[in-house]
Amino acid sequence: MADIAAMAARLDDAAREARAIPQITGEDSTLSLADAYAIQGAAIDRRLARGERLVGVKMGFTSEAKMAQMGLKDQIWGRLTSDMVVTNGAAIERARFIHPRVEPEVAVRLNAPLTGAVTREEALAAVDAVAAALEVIDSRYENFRFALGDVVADNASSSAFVVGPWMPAGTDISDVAMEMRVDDAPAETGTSAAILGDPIRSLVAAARLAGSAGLVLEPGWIVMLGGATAAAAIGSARAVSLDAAHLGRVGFTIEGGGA
Ligand code: OOG
Ligand code: MG
Repeated sequence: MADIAAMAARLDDAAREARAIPQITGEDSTLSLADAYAIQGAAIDRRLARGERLVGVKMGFTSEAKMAQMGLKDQIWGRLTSDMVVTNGAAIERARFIHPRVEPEVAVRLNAPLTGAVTREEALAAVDAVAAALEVIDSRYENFRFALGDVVADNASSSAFVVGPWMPAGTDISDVAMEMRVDDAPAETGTSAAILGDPIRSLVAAARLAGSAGLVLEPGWIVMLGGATAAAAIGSARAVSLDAAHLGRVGFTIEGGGA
């Protein structure tokens, strides 16, 4: 049986020390998805005990590009905490990360609780603002390699996120052209339509998946709906930006990058 607390501690330490560790499933091939989410929850509880707050959730593997890049097909979710928040345009420290990658995403902010089986209309009614966003993922596993249970336990690789200017609810997010640049060179281009055909479907899935774990998506929370394209490595980059048509621009710089 999986030692939930011990594995959570190992992942939490790896994240804090920016040090890669071997995959959990290499050691425990029987790790169930339920155990993996329990490890994720326990690792996040350690952060909360240190004073971080839950600020939302993230979805993963909601586009074909991401599924193909990582070789996994099941949608997963993770928790976003206050220490992961990066202000648009601000700098992040390279030393915080192991082998960071960045993804162009769409984020929504909620103004009503959402959980369990909800319709598209109910999901839309709970949205109070939408934005283009960037997620920094940084798998705590060596070589960014993992099986499904590993990545779920590792909070779906989430490490930091940056939200662009909030736009009013009702702003169309179904097919937003996205152009991501790393150090001013084009890195990935795509459309938000790649996120499950329409990113709102990812919010419906977030409510269902989080709900099945007993979690309510709370008013004020942010939901990151998933990468629209494959992720780009930013191991030695100094700056990342995303131009997302009418959603505008979001970006960050990397202190200690370019080494
Ligand atoms: C897992 C996280 C996937 C997304 O947007 O699809 C994800 C990973 O690729 O390491 O964040
Ligand atoms: Mg992502």
